[in-house]
Amino acid sequence: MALMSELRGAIERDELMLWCQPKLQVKSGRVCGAEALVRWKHPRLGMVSPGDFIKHAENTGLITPLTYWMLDAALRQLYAWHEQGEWQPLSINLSARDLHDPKLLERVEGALATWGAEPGWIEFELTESALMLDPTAALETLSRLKRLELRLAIDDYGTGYSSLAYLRQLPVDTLKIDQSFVHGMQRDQGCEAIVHSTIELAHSLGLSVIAEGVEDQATLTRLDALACDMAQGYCISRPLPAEEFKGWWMQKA
Ligand code: G
Ligand code: G
Ligand code: MN
Ligand code: NA
Repeated sequence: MALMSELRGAIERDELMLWCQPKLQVKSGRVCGAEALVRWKHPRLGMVSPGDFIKHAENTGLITPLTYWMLDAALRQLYAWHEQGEWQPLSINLSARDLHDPKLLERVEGALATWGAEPGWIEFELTESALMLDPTAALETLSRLKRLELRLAIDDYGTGYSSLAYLRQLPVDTLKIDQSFVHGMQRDQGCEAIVHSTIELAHSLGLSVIAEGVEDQATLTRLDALACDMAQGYCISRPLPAEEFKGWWMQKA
């Protein structure tokens, strides 16, 4: 696809943008951060979604500079918010390939130092299936990231077949329940049972839990009853440009 040959240049020309999808604490309704999502502001095509280029970036290795771009963009934004007096933590997605990047740790450490990052500014999300491609290497990389005192979350949880024995060893803070189960909760008892048991599992392991893809108030109310800690989804907010996210959380407070 021709678009894909332009992606490398897009990173160099600074056509990527940082968008943020807010996360709420379910019980209090307070904002507790956002997921950092890349958007490509294409000069002819307008806003291109990561769904249309992340796979390609992973397959070609362009994900590595893209991850570095995101790390820098998120920390630059946090630095600016911090200067302005208020900030919210941002969660950055890492791909399976990033787990094998020998420079990742050095890059992360360097970026944290460059921007004078405070503890809690950054979290990393890794999908359960990315971890399971090479569980041993994943455990090693996560342990090294954890030594930098970063928060870690398992994304798309429930779709990647990790065992409890493996999960227990991982130095993660949060399980993020896959949206497929959250969408199904209202009409499918099986989905609700999976969400419920994942919340109990997370809590019994001392982890917090976030539901993603929350699209209606009824689901949010049910998640509250099930003691789900955090939620993210269209009924809270769609992803927003980073500047709009600040306006959104200030107005909410
Ligand atoms: O923003 P959108 O809803 O279109 O996201 C589509 C997918 O792209 C999601 O699965 C999301 O995790 C992924 N994604 C968004 N930004 C990044 C990024 O910076 N790095 C990686 N690896 N994935 C991302
Ligand atoms: O990293 P991850 O794959 O979880 O990225 C989240 C993806 O889900 C993004 O593409 C985001 O735009 C999308 N998304 C976020 N909230 C909702 C929602 O409530 N419903 C649906 N269908 N998609 C959502
Ligand atoms: Mn994610
Ligand atoms: Na996800």
